[in-house]
Amino acid sequence: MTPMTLLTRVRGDITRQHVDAVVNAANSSLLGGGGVDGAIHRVGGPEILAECRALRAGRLPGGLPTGQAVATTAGRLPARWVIHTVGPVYSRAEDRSHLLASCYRESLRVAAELGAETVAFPAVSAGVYGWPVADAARVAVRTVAAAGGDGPFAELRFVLFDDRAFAAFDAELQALGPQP
Ligand code: AR6
Repeated sequence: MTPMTLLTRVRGDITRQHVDAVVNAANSSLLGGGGVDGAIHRVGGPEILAECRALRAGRLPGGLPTGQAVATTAGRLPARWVIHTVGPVYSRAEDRSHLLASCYRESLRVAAELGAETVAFPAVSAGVYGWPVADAARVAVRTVAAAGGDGPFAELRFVLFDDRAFAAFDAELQALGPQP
């Protein structure tokens, strides 16, 4: 983390964030779904899906693997780019937290390549994919705090949809100590 990078959290809707890049909790098909993914395509409009289809027809014929990230236009969202990432489905039998951490690291890598200075993240995998939110918050905050220093970032913002998720991310961010 560079001394100037702010790590922040808000309770709200990711489609309303005025940032350079918004991260989407997508699935491997890149062709839409529910939750954050549904909201981003609904509010952002058909341009996003058109670029996703072009990626599938081009360099991602098999879809986007879990833990990877790829950018498209943000369409009508108040952002410049959507960075689609695919979280792992939660498993009690197998520790997949390295894949969840990879989502955040790869999203930050793509954001840095684009020159995005402000990035908004949802709680990847903490909805349909079933990840317990306290653990999802721990992986997310620790990974972003550790990897955020490699980019041009002014603000890295977690956007949490409900009180429980907000409380979990808030606790993890407080545990990091004072922010600049
Ligand atoms: N803004 C911010 N957070 C939201 C919003 C929103 N508009 N809507 C939901 N959340 P999920 P996943 C929260 O299910 O678990 C899709 O169908 C939600 O409360 O969106 O990674 C994809 O296509 C939860 O805390 O993502 C995949 O198939 C968090 O965002 C699958 O779901 C993530 O929930 C991905 O599942």
